[in-house]
Amino acid sequence: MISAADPRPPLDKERLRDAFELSPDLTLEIHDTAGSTNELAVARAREGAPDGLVVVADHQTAGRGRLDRAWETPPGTAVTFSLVLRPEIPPGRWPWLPLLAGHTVAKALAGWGYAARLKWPNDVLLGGQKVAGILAEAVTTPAGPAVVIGVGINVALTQDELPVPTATSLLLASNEGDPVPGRDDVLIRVVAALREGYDAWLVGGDAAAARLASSYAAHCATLGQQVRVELPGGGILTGTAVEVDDDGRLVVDTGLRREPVGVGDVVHVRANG
Ligand code: BT5
Repeated sequence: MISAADPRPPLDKERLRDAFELSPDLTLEIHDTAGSTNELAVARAREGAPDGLVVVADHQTAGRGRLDRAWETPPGTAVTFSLVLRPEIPPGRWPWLPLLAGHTVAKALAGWGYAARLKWPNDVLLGGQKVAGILAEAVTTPAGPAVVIGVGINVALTQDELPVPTATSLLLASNEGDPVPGRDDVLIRVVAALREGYDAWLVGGDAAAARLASSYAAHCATLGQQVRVELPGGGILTGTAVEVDDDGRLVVDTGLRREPVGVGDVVHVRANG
């Protein structure tokens, strides 16, 4: 928990190493400072890193978002890590991986009592504001296809430190005086949840896929919203978000037709957390 006496300690490497030692399916690589943990993890995957490598930065100086955007967090306030996975699944299931990651982060935060919701595809929201972002990157490597799941969680940022007005942090979303989980706790719990959630999804076949889809839909703040989708090609689609389909795409009802969107930036026209 965050302590008032020392609100921004460095990550406790000893504690993290001990915690990860109990998970033989996870390998920890921890840096005091790194540019982007995704960039490092992609490089490690290309060098042959095993499934389960977790690259952590105590402070990340050049964090990446989707579509070449930046992810910014002040030192001592955030969790930033990337997990290398080597999924042995049919290509048709891959598009659900980024959604699974967002769902799992939301579930882990719910474990501390936070009412986390998802903005399609995988922003994690508290009270309609973004507390965590995920960047999933597919990588071709000599050892076969890999995916890097990069997760950034705002833990202790104050209002003045938010990089954008749409952001929040666990601290800001907590009631005054309530305990706020510290960065070590968040890292340990979220990585464990990702490993477990991913493994269950991997071996659970169609039944697990269906359970994920229905839980994702139940916690997705985008569904039912009026949305404006900025498409990668420059087009704009407006309508009501009605469904997430079997391929993880957001289906938008434009009034004329139902259009599935696989990639794109969604703006909730009427904000709803
Ligand atoms: C994301 O992109 O949300 C993915 C962010 C992934 C970050 C993690 S940190 C560990 C790993 N290593 C990396 O280099 N990246 C991953 P996107 O949906 O494109 O959102 C980016 C946008 O969110 C920015 O353009 C800002 O508007 C906003 N933003 C930037 N920093 C933020 C923050 N700390 N909290 C909330 N919003 C932020």
